[in-house]
Amino acid sequence: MAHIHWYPGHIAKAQKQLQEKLNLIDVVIEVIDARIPYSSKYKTSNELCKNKPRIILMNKSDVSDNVQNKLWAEKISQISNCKVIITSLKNKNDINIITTSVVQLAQDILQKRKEKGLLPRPVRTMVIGMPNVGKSSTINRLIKRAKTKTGAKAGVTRQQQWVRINDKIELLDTPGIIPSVQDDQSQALKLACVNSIGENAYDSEYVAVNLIEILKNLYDKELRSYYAFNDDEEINIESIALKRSWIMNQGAPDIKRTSQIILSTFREGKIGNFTLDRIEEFNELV
Ligand SMILES: Nc1nc2c(ncn2[C@@H]2O[C@H](COP(=O)(O)OP(=O)(O)OP(=O)(O)O)[C@@H](O)[C@H]2O)c(=O)[nH]1
Ligand SMILES: [Mg+2]
Repeated sequence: MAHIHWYPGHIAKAQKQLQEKLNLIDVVIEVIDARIPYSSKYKTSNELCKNKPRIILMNKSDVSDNVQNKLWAEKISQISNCKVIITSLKNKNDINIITTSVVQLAQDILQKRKEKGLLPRPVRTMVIGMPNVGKSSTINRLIKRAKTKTGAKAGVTRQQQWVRINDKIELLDTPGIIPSVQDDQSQALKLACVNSIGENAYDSEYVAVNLIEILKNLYDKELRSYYAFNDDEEINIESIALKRSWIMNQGAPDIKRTSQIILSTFREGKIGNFTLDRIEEFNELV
């Protein structure tokens, strides 16, 4: 049974609209969430971007696992054949690295324009990626003003215009949001864990139960330490609720509230800096 219901339809239309915008672009900036580098990566972006130069930003690296960041950056660079930059809102220097890379990657295109006798013009770029990965925050940082709305919920961005970032780069100020065809429940679950799926589409208890299981597998020590559990104590939603005294009137654990708190605590990186995807877990990385 499917537990997470993805928004149906729209996908072909969204892809077509994105393709039209991409036709105007020299260099694509694709953003993924470093906590789920594979699950937040659009599987057809290679195809969508065709042979366009592309930079992939592994964003939110301040709340993901440092060791995994490096492994995934290398892997994604191999499978997508493009430059990967590990980024975070907290890292001021990212913007220089991104803009320098965009200009570098556009050199061939600019050279070809020159050879054809066309007038020089700035490099055109746009940001694409799944909901909530940090597209608007990246755009804001690039244009250095809080012009594009950022929000904690999935899907807050609308309409578009070009913004001159410096004398060499023009940026489309609206990102390309890529809805994903949701045929993989494990990927959907991880997207829900990091809040990349609208909250109506899933049951927070289901997501929290599964998140705890993933964390027990990958980060048991950190999880026990955060919730103050001994090695021999069983960790689950119920035991966390009881430990924290998140209980209802009759003394029963408040599962719903506990699930919601666990999810927001995880999303803020308070339990620890975690990456939920592992390279070995995917047989076929595309
Ligand atoms: N910890 C952390 N949070 C980030 C980072 N980048 C963005 N965020 C937060 O993630 C949330 C979503 O960021 P947005 O920039 O709105 O993401 P988006 O991709 O434009 O989202 P949609 O428009 O909904 O598709 C906001 O609460 C941001 O503050 C980052 O590097 N680290
Ligand atoms: Mg946005």
